[in-house]
Amino acid sequence: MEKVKKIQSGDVRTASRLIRNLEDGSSEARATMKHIFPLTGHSHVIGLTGSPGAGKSTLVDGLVESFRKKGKTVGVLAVDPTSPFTGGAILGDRIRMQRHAEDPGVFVRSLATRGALGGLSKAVGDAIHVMDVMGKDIVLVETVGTGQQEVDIMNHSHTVVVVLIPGMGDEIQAIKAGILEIADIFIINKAEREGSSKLRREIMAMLDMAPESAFQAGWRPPILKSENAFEPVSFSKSLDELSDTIDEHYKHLVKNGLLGSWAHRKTSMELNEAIRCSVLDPVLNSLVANGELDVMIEKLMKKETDPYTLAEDIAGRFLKTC
Ligand SMILES: Nc1nc2c(ncn2[C@@H]2O[C@H](COP(=O)(O)OP(=O)(O)O)[C@@H](O)[C@H]2O)c(=O)[nH]1
Ligand SMILES: [Mg+2]
Repeated sequence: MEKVKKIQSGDVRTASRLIRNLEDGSSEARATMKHIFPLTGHSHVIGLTGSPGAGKSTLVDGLVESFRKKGKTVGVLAVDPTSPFTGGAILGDRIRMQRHAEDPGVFVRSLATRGALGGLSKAVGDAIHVMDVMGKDIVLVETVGTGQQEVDIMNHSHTVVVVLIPGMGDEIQAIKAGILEIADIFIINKAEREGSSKLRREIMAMLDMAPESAFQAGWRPPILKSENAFEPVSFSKSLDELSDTIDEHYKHLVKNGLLGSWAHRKTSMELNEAIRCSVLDPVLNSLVANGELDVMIEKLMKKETDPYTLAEDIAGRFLKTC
């Protein structure tokens, strides 16, 4: 397929168009993915997550530089599932990323929610596949927050970096709410601020309490810190340390045979998402479009029927039994 060959050769315009069409849910783009999928599996995918303003984009920018120094090509995917009104933030990121714009070894895209309700994780997975087939050694995925949607997005990553900043009490609450399970590396950003050693101690204490089984083959998430981003020399040193630790984590996965189980988990999630997209979404869309869903909700609220009966009826109507 001509389009796929172009993407394999790293053609930025073709890849960008495909990612945009995937986000818009185009069926032609989905058909192209059938040819993309078998060619994937080359990239090391790294997710960065943390609250808005934690400094993820600044770190991503520094990581791009660090990986480029090591001769690796990089794809960057900025995902903002929180709001359709963050065009400004993404625009800011774009401007910051401009310094990599001339570098053919770097490819940057952003994904917003546009129509991808419930399917954002799938759109992210697809965009990662495209960057993978473009031949990017490293794919960096940046997303906000710690909700289920972000956890799903992070499941596309081999290595998850959780970005924390001092002086935000709610950070630790967020961690308790489940981020520990997905973190492979912690980084304390804006470490020049007060409270950075306290935050470090809190994360340490939390890791000490976790059962050994929480750590994949003994990988205890290291806690790094990033020096002031406005001090270029020390910042760049912290970022080299982060990129080295990321490389070590990947080696740990390889050495302990963990890539297979990771791929199994990720593939099953992808199949789940693809089924939801092909089976559940069309059903729900059709029930919404003809107003049936609203009628059902009314009936349920009046206790005239129950969700189980309705779901069985819907399955009977939409799924052909053999
Ligand atoms: N003081 C300080 N500010 C930083 C540091 N890193 C990033 N920032 C600032 O924090 C703000 C948010 O950074 P950004 O990377 O956009 O955060 P994101 O929302 O997590 O992507 C920006 O104004 C950055 O300039 C740091 O190490 N120290
Ligand atoms: Mg950002």
